[in-house]
Amino acid sequence: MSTTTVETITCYCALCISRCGAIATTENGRLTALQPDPSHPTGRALCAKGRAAPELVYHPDRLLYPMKRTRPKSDPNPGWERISWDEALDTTAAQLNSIAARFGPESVVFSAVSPSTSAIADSLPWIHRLRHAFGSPNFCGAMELCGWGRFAASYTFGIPVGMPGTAMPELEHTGCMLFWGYNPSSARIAHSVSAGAAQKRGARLIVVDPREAGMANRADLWIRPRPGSDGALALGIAHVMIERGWFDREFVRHWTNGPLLVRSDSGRFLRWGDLEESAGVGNYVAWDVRADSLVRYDADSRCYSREGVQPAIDGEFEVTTRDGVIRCRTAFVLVRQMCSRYAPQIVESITWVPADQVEEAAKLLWESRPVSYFAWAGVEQHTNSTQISRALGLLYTLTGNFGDKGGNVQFEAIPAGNITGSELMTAAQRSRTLGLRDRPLGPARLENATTEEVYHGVLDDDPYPVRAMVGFGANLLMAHADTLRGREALQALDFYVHADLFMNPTAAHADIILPVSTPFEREGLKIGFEMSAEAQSLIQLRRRVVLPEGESRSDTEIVFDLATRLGLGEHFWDGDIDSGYRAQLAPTGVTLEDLRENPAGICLPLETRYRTYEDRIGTGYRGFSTPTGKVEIFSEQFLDHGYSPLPEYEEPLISHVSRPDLASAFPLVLTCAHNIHFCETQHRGLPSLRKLSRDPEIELSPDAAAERGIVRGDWVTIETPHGTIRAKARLNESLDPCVVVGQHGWWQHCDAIGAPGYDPYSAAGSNLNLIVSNAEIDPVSGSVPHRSYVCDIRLAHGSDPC
Ligand SMILES: Nc1nc2c(c(=O)[nH]1)N[C@H]1C(S)=C(S)[C@@H](COP(=O)(O)OP(=O)(O)OC[C@H]3O[C@@H](n4cnc5c(=O)[nH]c(N)nc54)[C@H](O)[C@@H]3O)O[C@H]1N2
Ligand SMILES: Nc1nc2c(c(=O)[nH]1)N[C@H]1C(S)=C(S)[C@@H](COP(=O)(O)OP(=O)(O)OC[C@H]3O[C@@H](n4cnc5c(=O)[nH]c(N)nc54)[C@H](O)[C@@H]3O)O[C@H]1N2
Ligand code: SF4
Ligand SMILES: [Mo]
Repeated sequence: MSTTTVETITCYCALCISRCGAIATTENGRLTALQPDPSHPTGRALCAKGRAAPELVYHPDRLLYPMKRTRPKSDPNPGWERISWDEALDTTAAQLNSIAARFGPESVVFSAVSPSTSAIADSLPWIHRLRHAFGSPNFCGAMELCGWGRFAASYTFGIPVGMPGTAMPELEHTGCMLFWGYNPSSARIAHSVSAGAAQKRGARLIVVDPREAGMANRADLWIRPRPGSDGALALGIAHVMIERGWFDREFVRHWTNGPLLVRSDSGRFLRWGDLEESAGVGNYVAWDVRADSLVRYDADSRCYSREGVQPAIDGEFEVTTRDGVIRCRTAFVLVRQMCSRYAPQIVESITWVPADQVEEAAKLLWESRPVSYFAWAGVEQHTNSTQISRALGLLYTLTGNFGDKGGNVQFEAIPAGNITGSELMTAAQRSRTLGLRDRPLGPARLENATTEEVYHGVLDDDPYPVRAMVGFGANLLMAHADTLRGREALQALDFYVHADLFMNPTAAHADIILPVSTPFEREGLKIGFEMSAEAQSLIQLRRRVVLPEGESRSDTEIVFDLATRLGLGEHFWDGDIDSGYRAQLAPTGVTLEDLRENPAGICLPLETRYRTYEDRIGTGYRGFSTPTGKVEIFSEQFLDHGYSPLPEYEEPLISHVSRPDLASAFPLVLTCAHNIHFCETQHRGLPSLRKLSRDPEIELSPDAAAERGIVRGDWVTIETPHGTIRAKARLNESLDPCVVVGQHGWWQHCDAIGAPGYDPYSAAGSNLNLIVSNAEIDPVSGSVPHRSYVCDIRLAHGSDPC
């Protein structure tokens, strides 16, 4: 009689940003279950995706061997042929080196799946190290759709990866959570658990979402804006706060650039040098109420030129400059005047949010401080995402809670070695990032190229030829707009290598395919779990739970091996991953052996420091890492690049207001949301998940459906100015009758339950991004209007598409 060996292994689920602490069960070396690990700071619950881990690991469609294409890219049959790892990696290295020699290393774009929807975080720093060592400034990773909305707020607060990514809501002490276009119940289970606990403790919750999604039905206030009008709503709430005096006047006075004087002639800050010949450029001017005179402000030290200054935040002054008498106003006056254009009634007409809710939101925010906020995909995929992000930054500034206990705080981090290798690439090479020329303040600043910039480089050789791509996951054709143009670009590449768990429509255009192991088949080092001080204090080396299926390898192994074959081994410890981990761990004081012995991780308790901007540094203050050293509610940097210095509301570029010519043919506003059962374009092949969400759906209000003769479950056609697709109608009473919510990512079949796949390229399929175009984008970031487009819906003819 055979015996079964059962083992339980402490780990965490790495499948999405939540990184939930978990316990894996194996039977005779096979993964059979994943359960929550409540002793882990993120382990109170697992979602259905995490529980489906065994289905992922043993899925029959997993890529198990390296393969090469034997037929042309235009051929529907790629003729995949199994090859050895040596052949796959040697061919890849030879191709990449030869293309770099001919066109420069910038002609090779590196792409990767987002760490929020995958376990690529295990390897992402190493992928960047490889890219840097190779010399490519081009990383294509959906930053313009996911991440930018938070990064843009770094122009306001001067923190590294923006707000609220770096400065997280401190949920255990917060008085009010503001979730704006963010649904943690679906997107980040561990965060929703903490938010629920905060609510039980008495914290208030405001949700801003066109749908009553996730925690919205438990919120103190659920606000339902027209998709993409969020900027106007934020400014409207800010207006009420300013008018009623419901804002932290002293924070604005001392820690924002609101008191600095702005010249009415140039719209730029008045400089002390405008008054006196010998003053440096970092010197700004404010009005000191106490001394009734102008006072010099030095941005480097964040100090005024004398002690005891009380800068005016409101006021208009006639200033005698070297150019004559110039009228100047404080930056705060300009902000106040801008906000005054968004009185609640006006906001109602723009956003469809009742005026009294604008007032209510302002009151609730003011009365239940400390406020913390999180904004995500709901405000990231618009042509005005940058300005929405800055408007939210302004609104949050008014609460004065940045860095406060219970506000958004920068949790301390365990000091670790930076292994991304940014020092391996020159500044001159960095300046060649695609997109930097056209959008210098956008993702290109962070070496991120948008898909459209990549496609343009491939198809038009502009600003230079893009000839190759190295893909670590990333389903560009399904995740980004203009699928057909994307396909044309991928077909035109000289060389494309793609590493993935599964074949996907993007990978299908590769020359070489590399099979990747699931996170359960490989180790992963995580230093800090972001969400809270407790979570940040944990270092965990996730154990390999089961042996890899087939010949699949981790992305990290692929990076180290490829680096060596590219001749870059000296930057990769000659291919020894453990040595790489040791370098990363060195500053932590924890060794690799310690971590291997303690699979639950090692806690190095960190204490949260509040209001660190008040720290003294020399004779000055830490302040904020912005050009003025203060929170920037007015950005001269934006002005200098031809953008508005204020977070003005911009109407979405494709809407009934900006494009009235489209209104009668496309009367509905089209937005979308992620599916709770799948990550992005993945997981439709897992039977337990697909059963929960069998068909691509479009949510519409019962009124909109009735008007069109549609009932629940009907197949409908979604038509935009860019094309049509099909989806199944789901009625949602919480929606405005003019708003519909689609889902992207449908292509995969699930044979186990007989659920079909969908053609990514045609009207018979259900690829939402096929019907959105890259033509109208955010001028700062290149963000695409996946979440504010126009469409119409009608009953589809014929039976189920497949
Ligand atoms: N289950 C699951 N979890 C995931 C993912 C997944 O695909 N599935 N993806 C991961 C990734 S990559 C990301 S980026 C995160 C995203 O996490 P979230 O940002 O929470 O993702 P969504 O649920 O798509 O969007 C949040 C809400 O925005 C709303 N929304 C749509 N348009 C607008 C708008 O114009 N304004 C406002 N205010 N709200 C709007 C939607 O109705 C939705 O409820 O989730 C991560 N986690
Ligand atoms: N219309 C619309 N479009 C959207 C969105 C939306 O809400 N609406 N969301 C946007 C957002 S927020 C994002 S982040 C992007 C996401 O787009 P992508 O970053 O492309 O993410 P996914 O579609 O989740 O996964 C892409 C591929 O990565 C593979 N993969 C998963 N894990 C790993 C791993 O560990 N290693 C490797 N090598 N591969 C792996 C998967 O198998 C899959 O084939 O899409 C964006 N596109
Ligand atoms: S939310 Fe689900 S998929 Fe994401 S880490 Fe947790 S269990 Fe895994
Ligand atoms: Mo994302």
